[in-house]
Amino acid sequence: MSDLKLQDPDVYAALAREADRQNNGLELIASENFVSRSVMQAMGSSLTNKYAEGLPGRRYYGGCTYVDEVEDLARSRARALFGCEWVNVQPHSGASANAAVYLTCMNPRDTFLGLDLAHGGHLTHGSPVNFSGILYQAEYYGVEPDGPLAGRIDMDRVRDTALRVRPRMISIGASAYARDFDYAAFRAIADEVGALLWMDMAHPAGLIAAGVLNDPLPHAHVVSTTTHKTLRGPRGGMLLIGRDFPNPFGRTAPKSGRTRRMGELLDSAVFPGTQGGPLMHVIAAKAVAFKEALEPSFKEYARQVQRNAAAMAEEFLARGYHVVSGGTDNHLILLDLRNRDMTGRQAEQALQAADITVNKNMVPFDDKSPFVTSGIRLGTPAVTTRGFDESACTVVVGMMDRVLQAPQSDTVRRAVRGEVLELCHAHPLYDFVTA
Ligand code: DSN
Repeated sequence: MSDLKLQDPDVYAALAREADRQNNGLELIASENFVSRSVMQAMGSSLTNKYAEGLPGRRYYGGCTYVDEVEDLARSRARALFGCEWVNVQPHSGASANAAVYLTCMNPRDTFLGLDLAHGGHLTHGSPVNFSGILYQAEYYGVEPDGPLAGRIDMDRVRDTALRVRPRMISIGASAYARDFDYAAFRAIADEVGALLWMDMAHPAGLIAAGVLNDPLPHAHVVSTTTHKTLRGPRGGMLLIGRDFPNPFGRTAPKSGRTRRMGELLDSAVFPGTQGGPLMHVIAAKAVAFKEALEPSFKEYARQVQRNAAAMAEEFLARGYHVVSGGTDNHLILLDLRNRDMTGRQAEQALQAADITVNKNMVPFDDKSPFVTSGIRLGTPAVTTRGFDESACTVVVGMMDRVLQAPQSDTVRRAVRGEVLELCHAHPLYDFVTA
């Protein structure tokens, strides 16, 4: 029996129920995954007690010898994983990493160009309710409504928009875009208009690390990510630069007058710019996850994530569903339910009642609100971690189809819940509540 169970049975009971939900339900939220026990152990370690403002070897607190070791391990492993020269592993989240990018690259009210949230973009890429849309002038590119590039980004149109709005920065990256990006084409546009290029690879980071998707690092000036989605680490963020370079804004070091490198500016933008003390227990867990991701088995995992998503997309298409962009290159699938007489919210709720977790999602050119939506987003990172292959994923689509065809039927929900449980028992996850 753990101490937590004795000392705080109420919190323990809630944790046990959540562990049970994760063990015995199907997790298809594209941004979620299941970390290893080692990652959890690092998260639950004594490093949670330690303040370590600054960087390894240059801290504002004593007692940092061992957390320095840990952060250096995280940094060197991240550099090896992504083949990059500079990295900062301190951002608490993807949004925090992105805040540091804006603070470094933009002045308030400067214009940047990003993927429209309604077309699969992210809140921190210029949504009017987020700091990125409040402090800066956001302009958007989107996906095509129809034609051969329906549901995909047309790079000619991105170029036209960039020439028109003349952004200081162009962002790439999405939370609901199932296709890979042409980074070289983005960079050519950025160079043509004199913009910086920033890639937020939060969703596909694990697939990029494994080499199964295009690599943004040779093309983007700066790359941000989360560490917990396809990368399968703890909840957190990170910043990377492929080859560090002198900052293009002419910012110099106070005493020497030396032009500061871009990495130095980003380090300062993380701390003290936007954060205080880094979360050293999370950084330890990042180091553990990066070691796991450097193993050959992670490459195979990433390939399977991609194969599973492709198999699910094909099966949905065969069953008459509208898959936005006609398929997927990565780990996610966006279903447009407008031909099924059902909203995203209704689909999410019906599937939840059958122990299948997805999230409702806006689809391109949606006429419904973000609380209702016309679509759902699915992803395969979590089910692949627990060992599902293409045939299991195809079976899951059949189960989802039955629920979506009879969303009010208790009989169908009950039957599918039983099948979900069987699949979960065949692919066990955690045999503990606290690591
Ligand atoms: N909330 C994340 C997602 O679900 O995609 C992005 O930050």
